[in-house]
Amino acid sequence: MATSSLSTTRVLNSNLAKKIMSADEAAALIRSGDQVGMSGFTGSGYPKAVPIELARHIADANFRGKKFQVSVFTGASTGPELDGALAMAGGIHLRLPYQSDPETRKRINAGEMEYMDIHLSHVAQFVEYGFLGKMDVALIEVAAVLEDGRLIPSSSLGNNKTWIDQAERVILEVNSWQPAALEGMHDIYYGLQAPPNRGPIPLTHTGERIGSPYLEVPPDKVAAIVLTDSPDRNSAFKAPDQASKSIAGHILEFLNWEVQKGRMPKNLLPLQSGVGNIANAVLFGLEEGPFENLTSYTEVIQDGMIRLLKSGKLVSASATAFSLGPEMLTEVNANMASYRDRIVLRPQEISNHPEIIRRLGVIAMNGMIEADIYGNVNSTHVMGSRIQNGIGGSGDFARNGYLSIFMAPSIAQKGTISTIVPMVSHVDHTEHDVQVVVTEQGLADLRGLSPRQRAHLIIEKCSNPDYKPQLLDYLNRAERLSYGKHTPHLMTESLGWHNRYLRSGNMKPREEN
Ligand code: 0RQ
Repeated sequence: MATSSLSTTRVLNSNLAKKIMSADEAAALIRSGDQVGMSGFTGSGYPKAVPIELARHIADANFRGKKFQVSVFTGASTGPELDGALAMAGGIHLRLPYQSDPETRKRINAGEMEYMDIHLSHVAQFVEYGFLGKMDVALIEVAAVLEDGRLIPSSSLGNNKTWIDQAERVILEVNSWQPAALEGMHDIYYGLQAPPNRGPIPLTHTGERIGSPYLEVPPDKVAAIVLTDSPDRNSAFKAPDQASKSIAGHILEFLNWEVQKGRMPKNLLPLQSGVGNIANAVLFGLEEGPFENLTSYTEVIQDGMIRLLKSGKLVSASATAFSLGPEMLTEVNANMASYRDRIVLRPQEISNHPEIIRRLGVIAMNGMIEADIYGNVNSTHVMGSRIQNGIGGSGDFARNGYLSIFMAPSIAQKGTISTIVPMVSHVDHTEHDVQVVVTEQGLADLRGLSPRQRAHLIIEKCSNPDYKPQLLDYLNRAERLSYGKHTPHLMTESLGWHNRYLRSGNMKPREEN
């Protein structure tokens, strides 16, 4: 361990130390049209100095009437110094695979920025297979550069291994704000080959280590090193409200039932908990629940996970990033070494890998925007057209988990919209990938049910009393009038596009006319 010398300098390799330069100089190495793979997963481990300077170069170019845009690939969402600054400058041509920045969201929804919303487990392999073109630059935050040139990763891993491997040139931000005690927490698997040579990934339990704690970079690829001392930024989680607490309560009761039925061991199966306040509230609920010796195989370590680790309820957690509110972050950073044997951070191609999620039997719990009465789920689009964040890892976990649970309050936007609808306005998770839908009203266990049975159960258990009569009325009429009776729908009512299609005369409903 090189930890002691890291207190004086974070770049221990003397040859690489010669490449230290200012953020402004490093940003000048990025050209218009470049595809840039950046580190960052939630507000953790993203580069904090070069993107701001890049945004300034872009704004200068625009001022001189020259178009300057880059494509930005990351692990997932990042912080204001990256997404916020570059979006504000109009500097992003294409963004992928996930964002949650207000300015970026605004530009995407105004049609000013291209956005590709893809499963997080797909990103690295899509780049490696050449589906997304060539990577020009990798811009990666690390905690330190060791004497032999290997890198101690930062508070997130995301796609950093792939960006470094694939990019033509590498810019490193070495952030001395990141605790040196992160050394040893990561597990970077270098054995994943492309088909037809891909073998099984030898990971059989959540805390297992199968790779190296360090990232490797060929020294001649490193074009610049920038020294920073800047904090990660994640917003604080809201304290769980009554709806979140009720949702958590229904899930705990359900998990208890599964244990009683012998469908799950007493310490459950590895937990995956999605983004947002409700997911965090479920973790808080588990703290008070009866389950011991829990494990977690997920994407991000949130406040609730740390509380479970501290209380001893959770024995090991695997993820690709920390995503902690400010208070919890201060505490974890001060005691990072004490978590090193219980937390493993992996590249997102491993944290979200379908093979492992299926093998471990992960319990996937994710938030949603809306679900329809048949169990299709929309996680990404408000009114079917306005992107909120992106699918993130929810599809990786929902499709491949042992159980896939989706949750939301039964109403949104101050009660003006029901989150249970006849037909979702956008589909991220199909009825085939959703086993349980939960709102504060109740939990619908959809396993073993036909579409019509599911529809009655979801309305009965999950819909808000203000919308229940309308939903029942829709279902009753659909059951009488629908073209087919397997998944009854009144197409003219449910979606405008189908309405137009119907009027074009291409499809004639039988009983509806
Ligand atoms: O609007 O921002 O204007 O207030 O959508 O909704 O209630 O804050 O929900 O924080 O739980 O996030 C699906 C977005 C839920 C999240 C989603 C409006 C609502 C509000 C946000 P405002 P809330 P949450 C990876 C897991 C996809 C990615 C994923 C998400 C805003 O869970 O991004 O699952 N998921 N990753 O008012 C109109 C509706 C609405 C609506 C909500 N039906 N109609 N507006 N809103 N429902 C796996 C990991 O391991 C991390």
